[in-house]
Amino acid sequence: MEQRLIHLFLLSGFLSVILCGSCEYILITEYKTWHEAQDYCRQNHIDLATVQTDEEWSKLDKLRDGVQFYIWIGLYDDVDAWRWSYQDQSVAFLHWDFDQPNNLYGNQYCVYLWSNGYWWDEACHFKFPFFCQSRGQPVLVTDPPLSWNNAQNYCREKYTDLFTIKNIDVNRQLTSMIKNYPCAWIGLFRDSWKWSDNQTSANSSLRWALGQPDNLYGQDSCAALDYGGQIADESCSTLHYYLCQTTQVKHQILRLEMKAGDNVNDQAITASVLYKLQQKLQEQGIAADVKLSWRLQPNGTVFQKLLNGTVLEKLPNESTAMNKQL
Ligand SMILES: [Ca+2]
Ligand SMILES: [Ca+2]
Repeated sequence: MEQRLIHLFLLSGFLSVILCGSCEYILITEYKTWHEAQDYCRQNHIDLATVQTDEEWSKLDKLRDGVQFYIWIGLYDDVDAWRWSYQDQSVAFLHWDFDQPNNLYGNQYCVYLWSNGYWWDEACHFKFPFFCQSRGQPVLVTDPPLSWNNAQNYCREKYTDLFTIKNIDVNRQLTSMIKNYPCAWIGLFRDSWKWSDNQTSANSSLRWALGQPDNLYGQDSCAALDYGGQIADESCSTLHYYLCQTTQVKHQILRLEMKAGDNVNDQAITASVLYKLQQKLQEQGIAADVKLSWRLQPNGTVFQKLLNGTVLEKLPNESTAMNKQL
């Protein structure tokens, strides 16, 4: 039997395992403005709290239970997010009246053209005449007057969309068409409440406190939880406690023993072992939630020798068990 004598060592190394769980929240009991709180959360955690599901609201409710203060969350009113209804186009030309847009009472997300030729933001539920767009030309619909959303549906069904005003000449043309009416909706609207992580628009199921949002002081474009856990719009410069979004992380150190040659501390080999371990986890479908890394020994290596050993390596086609001496 052909045999070859090789040296193997019993080696010990430490593996750092980080398990990332679901999103959690942390209540910070110090007073900050909304933007200061956002900076803190982004530097030390993930962001201010984004809350969407019932489960997430329950987590938040437990955290704020018994806290008799307003608490910032990651919700804010994007005051400059004006868009045109047609093809969701961005805005290049604006023609606001004096002191507009002012988001009076905190619910003015739609825009009408006043008969003086200037624009006003207004609550979308008011019923006004409106301008549809038909092959680029304005069509004034006066009967029946509709809310902005119903006017949008009407224009999209019968024509192209609500009308987009791109320049002052077109604005003059539309103004001349409404001289017998006080005003008419145009296609401009605002994509208002959003979450701080910039990935999620706030949906209509937000649990606003009664009468909120009201933009009471004219600059209420940040959201806080009130004493009852309902949402209120507040001036962003007010000082409140705040809730950060964080991630539940479990960190474990595992000791790994293996038999290998004395070159196992070679960087390419330790990287290869780590890769194989991650592959194994991937096969079991959990790799996305686990981060592995080696923890270096005091001497800067990954593995330390526990015992020296010598093994008779079996060459191919031998069926006998490997002899080893440790
Ligand atoms: Ca207004
Ligand atoms: Ca308010």
